[in-house]
Amino acid sequence: MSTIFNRRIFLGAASAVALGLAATAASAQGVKLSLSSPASPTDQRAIALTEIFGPAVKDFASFQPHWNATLFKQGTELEAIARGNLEMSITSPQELATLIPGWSIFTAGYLLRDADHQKKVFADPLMADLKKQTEDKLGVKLLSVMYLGRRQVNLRIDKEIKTPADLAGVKLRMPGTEAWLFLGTALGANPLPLAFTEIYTALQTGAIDGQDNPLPTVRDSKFFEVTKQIVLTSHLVDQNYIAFSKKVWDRLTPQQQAVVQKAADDAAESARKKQLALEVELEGFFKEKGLKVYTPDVESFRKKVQADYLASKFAKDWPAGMIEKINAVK
Ligand code: KDO
Repeated sequence: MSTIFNRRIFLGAASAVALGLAATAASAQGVKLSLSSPASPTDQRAIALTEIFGPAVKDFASFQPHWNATLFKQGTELEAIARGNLEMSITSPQELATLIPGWSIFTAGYLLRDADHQKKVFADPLMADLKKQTEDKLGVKLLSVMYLGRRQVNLRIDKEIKTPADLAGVKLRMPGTEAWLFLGTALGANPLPLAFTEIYTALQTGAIDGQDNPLPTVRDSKFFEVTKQIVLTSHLVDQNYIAFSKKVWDRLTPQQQAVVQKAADDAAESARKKQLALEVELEGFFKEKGLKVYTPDVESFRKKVQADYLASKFAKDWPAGMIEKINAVK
């Protein structure tokens, strides 16, 4: 599992996205913090934010989470924050990359090694520029990194998958951004864009052959009920970030900011530990439910995915030396 990206990369021109920041945040007294996410309420990130983040900020803010994408559709949350219509979301590098191309480096498969590497990379000075661009261009402050888990290929078809060639023609649902779809292609599949909340029905009806998500998500959203196998490709150590309106942040006192930051870090840490434990436990759970769970030739997936990303148009937006810096974080 140690092969890493290693190649000279090119600095591309970061295309600036100008979004109107007509935010109308409440004053720091009685701040409303609405969060929108497609995550289910049983997702460990949702549980941690509800049980840890909300209570921790309650003296000066009212945390109002909306799960299952009931407030904003998946992928529209960042713009909602930028426009002042939403205060928080759990965003992803894939969503950020649609607005700030440099983020696409974190959409590459087989880059981050594990949850610990992911956490250390987020805290490393190498992230300073991307974080600053996100604040300046989108008005979004990224508070903490949340570990979603290692993404695995979860199929409703029986065919055994050993290498990317075995996924040829397989209709694999991916979230609807360019970077996600590229990952599906790099895995060897035929990617189809679909919102998270539509996956279950699409699997049930056969509109798609499969989807990819970490094991805890396959359990929380009950995809195991409508699929036959899980191929442990571990192609992406998936990360989400707790996104917070910069306008609202700037209106908080330094003490309140410290409370919000600690609340986010504590929630992320708690969810990370639980996701990691679930990833270990759940293999047995799915087998009991009658699914095949097996490891393919991961090296063949790693080789193809890394090569495809390095040759991709995305790589042109990665700052020179960034891959090496990420690899060097221990
Ligand atoms: C998904 O749509 O497959 C995905 O796992 C992508 C993640 O970045 C994240 O948006 C996640 O959905 C949602 O939080 C739901 O778990």
